[in-house]
Amino acid sequence: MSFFRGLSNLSKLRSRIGQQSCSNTSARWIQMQSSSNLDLRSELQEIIPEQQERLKKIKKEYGNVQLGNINVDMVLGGMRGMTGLLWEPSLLDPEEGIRFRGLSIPECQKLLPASSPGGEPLPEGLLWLLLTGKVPSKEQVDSLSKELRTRASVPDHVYKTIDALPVTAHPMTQFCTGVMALQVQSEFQKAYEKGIHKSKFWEPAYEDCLSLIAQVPVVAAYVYRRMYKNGQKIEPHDSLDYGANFAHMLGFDSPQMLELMRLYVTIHSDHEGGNVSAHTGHLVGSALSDPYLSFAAALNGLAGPLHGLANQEVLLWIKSVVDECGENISTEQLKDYVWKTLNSGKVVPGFGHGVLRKTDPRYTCQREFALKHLPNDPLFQLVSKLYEVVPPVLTELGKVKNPWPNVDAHSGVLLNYYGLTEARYYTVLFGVSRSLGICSQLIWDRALGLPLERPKSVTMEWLEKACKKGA
Ligand code: NMX
Ligand code: MLT
Repeated sequence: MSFFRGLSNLSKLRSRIGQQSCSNTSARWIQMQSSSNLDLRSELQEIIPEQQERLKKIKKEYGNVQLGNINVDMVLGGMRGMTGLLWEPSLLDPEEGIRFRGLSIPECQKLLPASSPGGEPLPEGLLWLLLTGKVPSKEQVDSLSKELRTRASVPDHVYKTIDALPVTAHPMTQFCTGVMALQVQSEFQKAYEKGIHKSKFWEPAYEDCLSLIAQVPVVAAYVYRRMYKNGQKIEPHDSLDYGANFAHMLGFDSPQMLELMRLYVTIHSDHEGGNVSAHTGHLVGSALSDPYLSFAAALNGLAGPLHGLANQEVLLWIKSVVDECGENISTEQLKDYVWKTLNSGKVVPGFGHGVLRKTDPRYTCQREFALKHLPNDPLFQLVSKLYEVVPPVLTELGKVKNPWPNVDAHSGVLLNYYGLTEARYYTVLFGVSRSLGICSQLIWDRALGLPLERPKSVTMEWLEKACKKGA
């Protein structure tokens, strides 16, 4: 019976993306079959044993296969290009950008269930995909939405802990403090203290991750209302989906803002495993620190200006351009402003990337959203002008490997347009979204029994000796 349902889902999926390139392999089609399980945990329970076997086989049969050479530049250059991590939910191609379990952003927009036909993907659907590798049905997504709502209640001490901080503390500091305060409810920590067998680690990790994903929007919205809306908290809605509920708790209820938030959370959810926040979450989790501790650590990485905080920096920088030169700035003036930024030893926020070598597809899909909903917004037009001006200037600098815009170059102007104007808050939105990807991998880390992460470090003296010997 479920086999036939699988086949019929498969043919529906095929017809839904019938226009797309036929580079899809049969493996991709298999990956996209959904099952009839309405419960995500039961779905995972079914998949885990076969994935454990798969990993065992890779280790046994290919353990000695070389994946590349490590050179001195890599050791001194932030480990760029070193393949060193297993990360299941997504994979980043330098030219194409991110694929979530094999699906590009436009494919996710077509295939994942939306709140209304043709709408933006529901982040719960993406979470299902990240965790299981399967495109969920609308019923599965609705069931997951409901489960997240039932897990969303935040203990009172969390608010009190945040309230102990000055209201002027950076929103990421307040958010991260709230996540640390949530940690006292960790099922993983309790189970470990009681002596749980390692084959069962993934079960309390799953409970923690689902609760964490459910609760971070509530904590994040509390921080926003505390800082910018006189502490007037808005309770979660009892029937809205994840993205819409988050926008609602922040105080935004227009249908377009709800759609933007669904898209925002979806595209910011994951970016393979090597970025600072994902890698940090995975590293800390590898010590069997529970998912709250691991995710809080990840957030501290996201709070850096070369990573997630860049979304704040972009809007502040764009506003400084407008303050100094006005909204109708000429191309020449804009070019001068970019050079002024560079000559004062700063980076142009929102441009460049550690892996991507083309325009970030997360930028492109936000641009499409803007073209559809706010084509005449002056700040959107300025962002479009920057797309013409910045890449040639960065290329002229001669050292920038990727002069194209990344995800952060666009997000701020969309939020600003709908009234979420407080740029210092933007990285918190990124953080809420990132819980989906990091938690998905944390569950798989425990299910696959991945080991403590511990790379080798060396001193300059060691390097000099090794290089002389090599030469
Ligand atoms: N503006 C000015 N200089 C830049 C930029 C930029 N946007 N991007 C790279 N460079 C410089 C970089 O600082 C380095 O200079 P130096 O050798 O003097 O240290 C040189 O170009 C080579 O860097 P790359 O190898 O191209 O980039 P890398 O992989 O080291 O860094 C970023 C990647 C993303 C940190 C870098 O492009 C950057 O600082 N961009 C601006 C900040 C930003 O938008 N971050 C958000 C990234 C996305 N996210 O959300 O995390
Ligand atoms: C991310 O989304 O994590 C950023 O684009 C940074 C990265 O991938 O290195």
